[in-house]
Amino acid sequence: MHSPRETVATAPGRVNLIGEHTDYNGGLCLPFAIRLRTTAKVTPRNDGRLVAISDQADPADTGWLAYVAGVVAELRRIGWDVPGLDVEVVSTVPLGGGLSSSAALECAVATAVAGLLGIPLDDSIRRRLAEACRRAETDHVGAPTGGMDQLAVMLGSEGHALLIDFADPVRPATTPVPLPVAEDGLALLVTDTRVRHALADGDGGYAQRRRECEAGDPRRLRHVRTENARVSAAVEALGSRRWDTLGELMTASHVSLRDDFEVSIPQLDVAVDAATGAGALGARLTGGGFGGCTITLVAADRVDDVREAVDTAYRSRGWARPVHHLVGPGPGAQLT
Ligand code: GAF
Repeated sequence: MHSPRETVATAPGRVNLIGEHTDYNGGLCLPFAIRLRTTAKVTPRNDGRLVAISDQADPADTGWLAYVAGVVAELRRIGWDVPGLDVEVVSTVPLGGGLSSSAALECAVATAVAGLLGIPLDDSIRRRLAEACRRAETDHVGAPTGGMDQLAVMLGSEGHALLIDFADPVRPATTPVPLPVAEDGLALLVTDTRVRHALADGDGGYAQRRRECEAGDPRRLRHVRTENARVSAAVEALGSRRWDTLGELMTASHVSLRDDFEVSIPQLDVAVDAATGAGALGARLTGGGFGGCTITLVAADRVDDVREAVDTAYRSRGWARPVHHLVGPGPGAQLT
């Protein structure tokens, strides 16, 4: 039985096709929302308290609660009259696996609260929610992320990637870009290395890379410059469905992230090399790096070859078997 004021929203995870570590450097990226989603049900409480439960959470690890509390605090900060809430979270986005389970959680809660308050989810509200969610992550969780993930999750649309230009970081420009992979007999395969990363670790590599970019480290900034050029070239390649070119750009992005930005790890490199060795058009790490996932562009009829090649390469090194997901561009956050 539904209580009259309970509101349910879902928000997707995301994969970044190309354009990594560019968002906090005023650059370009091209993520898309995927079909794995997080659902949040919010019901108002009379006592002002925030009570949250999740189907995925380890009871000993309460870290995820900061994302929920951070979103509510940020929405109150921008003047929304958010009451106490019961929040129930159910998710199919793997936690800490490089598919932005955190943005999916934040945006599902934010969208459900907007629905509860009767605020229409137009483009400008979606951007405000994305920014509130980014601030929740930066100021409440302590993960200094750049904003790509939340925009991809709030503004993603079926069949499209989202070109984001952070030249104006206060009002990033966004353009949907058709991504007709399945139509052209291709597939996008995400391979989860199962090596977990933690962006909120203050001494971790992500925050360190941000500091190096701010300090003007030439090699880090060379990655940013060449990556921006690759994103522009990727958008052009997509416009004329030159998939081979897109694949080459993806692999070049990985090489730059590995050698210039130094955010790869052997498990990511081996997944990329095995995938391209098995005939994929291109592959790269996706997300912040130091663990997480790769994204591979491959002909649909060669997906099994790629999966097998990666699994074999892992097995021969004694590594845990990776997890593969076929992904495609789906809709952004929405009320159900
Ligand atoms: C993580 C961050 F959350 C993003 O903002 C972005 O910087 C990405 O790493 C690297 O491109 O996903």
